[in-house]
Amino acid sequence: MTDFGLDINYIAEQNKLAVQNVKNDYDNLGEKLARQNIDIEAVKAQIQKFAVAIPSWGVGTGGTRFARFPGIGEPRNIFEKLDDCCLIQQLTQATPSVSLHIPWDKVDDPSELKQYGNVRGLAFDAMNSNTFQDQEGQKHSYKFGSLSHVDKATREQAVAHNIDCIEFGEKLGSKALTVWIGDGSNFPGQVNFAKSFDRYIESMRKIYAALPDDWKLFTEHKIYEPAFYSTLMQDWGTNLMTALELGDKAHCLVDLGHHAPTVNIEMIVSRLVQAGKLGGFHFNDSKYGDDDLDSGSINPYQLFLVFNELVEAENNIANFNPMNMIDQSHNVTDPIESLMTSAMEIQRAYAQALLVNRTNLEAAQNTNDALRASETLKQAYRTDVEPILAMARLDLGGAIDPVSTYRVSGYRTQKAKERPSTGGSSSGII
Ligand SMILES: [Mn+2]
Repeated sequence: MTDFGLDINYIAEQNKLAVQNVKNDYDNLGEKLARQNIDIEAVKAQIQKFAVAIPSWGVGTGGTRFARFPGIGEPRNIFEKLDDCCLIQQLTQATPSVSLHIPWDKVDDPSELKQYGNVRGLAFDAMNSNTFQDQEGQKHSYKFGSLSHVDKATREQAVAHNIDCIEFGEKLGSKALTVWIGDGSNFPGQVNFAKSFDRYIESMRKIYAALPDDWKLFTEHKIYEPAFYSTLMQDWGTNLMTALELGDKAHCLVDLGHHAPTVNIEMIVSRLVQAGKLGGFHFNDSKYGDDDLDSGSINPYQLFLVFNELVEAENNIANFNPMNMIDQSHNVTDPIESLMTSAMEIQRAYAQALLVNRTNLEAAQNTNDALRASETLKQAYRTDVEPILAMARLDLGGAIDPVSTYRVSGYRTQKAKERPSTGGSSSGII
């Protein structure tokens, strides 16, 4: 083990055991895809370009409203979180950036943090503000809302916090701010829908005005929770209204868990792309609500269908480049293992979507051949793209099997010694 991450010779040593099998599988798949006029090398190159950010809070064990059961060797501060993110990137070669949450990750010297991340091969993705809980010493409470609060001084405090996040992010090289608020109501009549939305937009305009020229502003909708009757930013319609109202730098963020269970998320993605307002994703999976389960663990076909829309957009729109992040809560797994597996599941959905024969799909659509259209998607989805993902990692110096390589390394046991529990936790979920 080095000062950070794993020794590259150790990763190479672990890869040796499987490298011939991966090469054989890759060649076989390459032949099969060539029969469909697909160049496996081109698919691999696309996968190697694809990146998904790790949320700093994701490397700690999550929790529910009921309890949190901490794991061993959990990171206790942002520096230790970056160490874990570095390891994830080393092994998967798919996660070159980290998304910070303020104030959980606030430090006195941002240049030290930037340096610490950059040395570990990590850049800083979108900044996340937090006005859904009160911070120590804060003058006005967010119990009844933040950016839409009836009290002007509370709104101003929330605006100032978001501007602080931008200023902190600028020093780290971040290029975006994500705003998610818990504002809403628990009782019918508690808030005036229209007036609270007006107040929110007024606050957001002030935040927008503080954005540097090359920054983007993402707003994230969520159907419910913590408010259980109405949520201000409850759906993609409100999100789109906000982005259109604010201006060119404002875009909508889609968190896969923030919709009702039957909602067609891939169609929302298409609509936002068409409006030129898709900003990016918070990837996770869900069975019931905002479960924040691992990406692809419940409904991998939905994830594929989302990527099918993204590949369609990539083919038709110049510089289409949404920002991707994982947003999960790992309650019963080692967060490092969950994050690595999730990053690979997201890549898998992308690789499968790249295999869709779009000429056949369009022909089926234009002749109302529903079955052939569906089968065209299914054919791509059924393809085992693992050899492409493994080879993509291998080429870049990552691990053929990140989870096994991590387990054998003893990283977690080592961290358990170096990081005795402090009893507290700053992990959370949004
Ligand atoms: Mn989210």
